[in-house]
Amino acid sequence: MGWCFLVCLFSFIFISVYAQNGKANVTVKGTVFIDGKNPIASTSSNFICATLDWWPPEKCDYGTCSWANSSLLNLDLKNKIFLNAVKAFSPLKIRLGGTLEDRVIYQTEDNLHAPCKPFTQNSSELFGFTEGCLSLARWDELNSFFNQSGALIVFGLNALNGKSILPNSSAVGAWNSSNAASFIRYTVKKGYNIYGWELGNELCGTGVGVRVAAANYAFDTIALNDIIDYAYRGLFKPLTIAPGGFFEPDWFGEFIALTENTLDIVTQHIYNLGPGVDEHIIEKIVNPSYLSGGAGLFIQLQDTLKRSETSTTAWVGESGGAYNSGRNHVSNTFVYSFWYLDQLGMASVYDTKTYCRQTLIGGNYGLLNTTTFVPNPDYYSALLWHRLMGSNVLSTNFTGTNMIRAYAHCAKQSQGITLLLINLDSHTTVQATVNFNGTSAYVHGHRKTVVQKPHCKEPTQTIREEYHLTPKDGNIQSQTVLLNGKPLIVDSSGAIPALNPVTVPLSKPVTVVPRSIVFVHMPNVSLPACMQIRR
Ligand SMILES: *[C@@H]1O[C@H](CO)[C@@H](O)[C@H](O)[C@H]1NC(C)=O
Ligand SMILES: *[C@@H]1O[C@H](CO)[C@@H](O)[C@H](O)[C@H]1NC(C)=O
Ligand SMILES: *[C@@H]1O[C@H](CO)[C@@H](O)[C@H](O)[C@H]1NC(C)=O
Ligand SMILES: *[C@@H]1O[C@H](CO)[C@@H](O)[C@H](O)[C@H]1NC(C)=O
Ligand SMILES: *[C@@H]1O[C@H](CO)[C@@H](O)[C@H](O)[C@H]1NC(C)=O
Ligand SMILES: *[C@@H]1O[C@H](CO)[C@@H](O)[C@H](O)[C@H]1NC(C)=O
Ligand SMILES: *[C@@H]1O[C@H](CO)[C@@H](O)[C@H](O)[C@H]1NC(C)=O
Ligand SMILES: *[C@@H]1O[C@H](CO)[C@@H](O)[C@H](O)[C@H]1NC(C)=O
Ligand SMILES: *[C@@H]1O[C@H](CO)[C@@H](O)[C@H](O)[C@H]1NC(C)=O
Ligand SMILES: CC(=O)N[C@H]1CO[C@H](CO)[C@@H](O)[C@@H]1O
Repeated sequence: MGWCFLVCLFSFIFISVYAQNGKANVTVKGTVFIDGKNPIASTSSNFICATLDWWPPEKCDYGTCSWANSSLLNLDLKNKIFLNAVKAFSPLKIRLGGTLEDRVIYQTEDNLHAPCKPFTQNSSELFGFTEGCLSLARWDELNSFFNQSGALIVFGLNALNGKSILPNSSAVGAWNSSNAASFIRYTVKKGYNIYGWELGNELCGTGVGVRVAAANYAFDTIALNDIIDYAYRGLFKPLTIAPGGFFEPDWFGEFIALTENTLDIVTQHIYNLGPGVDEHIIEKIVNPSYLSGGAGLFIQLQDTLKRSETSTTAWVGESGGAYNSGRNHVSNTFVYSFWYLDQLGMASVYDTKTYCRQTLIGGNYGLLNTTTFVPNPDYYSALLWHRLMGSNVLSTNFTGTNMIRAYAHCAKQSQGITLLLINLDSHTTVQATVNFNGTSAYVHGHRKTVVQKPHCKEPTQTIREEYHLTPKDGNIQSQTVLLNGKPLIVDSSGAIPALNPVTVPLSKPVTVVPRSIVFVHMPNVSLPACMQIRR
């Protein structure tokens, strides 16, 4: 027993239509094909990452100001929900950066009495704000929070320091690294764990506001790597990361070639849903061809890396979907998980090692509500991914309807696998069977060869675990998500709720109701692809 489900895997499709009040609900049968022989890619075991930004409360877009006190300089680090939300990942990668990182000055120990002022708005200044200062006292507080919450920190350093900005927006001259070097030395001296040091934000290619040529950027990145090597001599060395900007093939190709033995991680930013002011973002999110179009950036960066001799790997260093702070009632609601989880799925397929969501908190696209710290639906999507999806990525496709997005990885906490199905359609329920594409699967520890037989008899005792996510009241713009029908809510002590699955016999098809998401953990299915370690 236990392998029966593997044999009743016919991909014939039938459609049944029942009409009610003129609206038809459709049930479609479909098949998930998983190639269990070899993994096609692998992610870091801590793939999920989120960002904290510098934007002050005065940062506004299209007349609304959505950042409140979510800046690194003023965020409430004593908030209980905040601590619990980060701790729940143990560890969560957090990238500290954003537009204003290139305008930050770090306080230094030999200059503790000089004024250390925050950013102030001034439209004639680059990016609309004056330079802002990070005090060492605030850096101490932040590190105390990161230590308590067990976060892995990537810090984005000021790459414009010392450069001159020409009238054509090119920043030229060498990076003056002395302020950053002093900050790194202080960090090492205090024993603060930093996972990676990143150089600059959105200065590559055509740049956002200002650009730096690839050769110049490579020179600065090598300088940063030397500073890190020296500051951490005899210690575990953090990663050297750059350039944190939008992918352009020529610029990235040149930069990667010039930093071959220096750069650990190449970071790209993604905002493929357009500006937050767009009223049609939801239409883009529920359109499968629009979503699939997002694969292009992952493919191109992977190709650029493959063509070079480098051992550098790719991350998404920042991705918020809709730029200029996201869109209220969209990027902080259930529907955004369709885009977000689909991005995580595609990024993994093309060997992206880590994916940093803009933001953990701040703007309209926070995993946490900017003022209450209460998790938005995407927070739970991220947490389920983090707990269920392992490193090895399996080749997966779905036949039956193009409105299902399907991804599978080896499981994180078992020898099994986890399947992610996203149903974009508003009226189609999908009944999905799983086909392992002719590979041998092990169930119950006994080797069973997958053969196709016409009938499946009794359901077996073998189970799988399902996590169904739906929006409250069926409203895809709800800020409350239901897990297996129950709302996920933080309690009065600020505790993150347990994420409990329902168990289902392995032999049954997976039911995916309209406009829903399901993670399916199959602990007892073993595939050859999940017994290999892939780089
Ligand atoms: C169709 O699906 C919607 C959404 O799941 C549900 O609210 C409605 O009751 C269904 N209608 C029928 C006839 O099943
Ligand atoms: C930010 O925090 C300060 C100090 O606690 C408070 O006075 C201010 O109202 C807050 N601003 C916003 C936008 O929440
Ligand atoms: C804003 O910045 C410009 C250019 O740096 C400066 O001349 C001006 O005095 C600043 N305005 C204010 C109000 O500080
Ligand atoms: C927290 O700090 C302590 C003392 O410096 C250190 O031993 C520990 O590894 C740190 N934990 C994390 C998660 O950084
Ligand atoms: C910007 O201007 C400088 C100096 O005139 C020139 O060398 C450089 O090529 C220009 N950069 C771009 C991207 O046009
Ligand atoms: C770099 O900046 C420091 C101040 O942080 C300054 O003292 C030093 O002269 C600068 N170096 C160069 C080469 O401009
Ligand atoms: C934060 O939560 C409050 C209360 O639910 C809600 O009114 C507000 O719109 C939320 N803010 C954001 C930016 O999502
Ligand atoms: C799905 O995958 C199976 C086996 O891996 C393959 O035979 C089939 O052609 C694929 N279908 C699509 C639509 O890519
Ligand atoms: C399994 O999938 C691979 C590609 O994903 C394909 O080359 C192979 O033919 C498939 N095998 C079977 C039995 O469908
Ligand atoms: C029959 C069955 O479901 N066996 C095992 C499947 O995996 C889970 C989790 O690892 C075990 O608890 C079951 O005993």
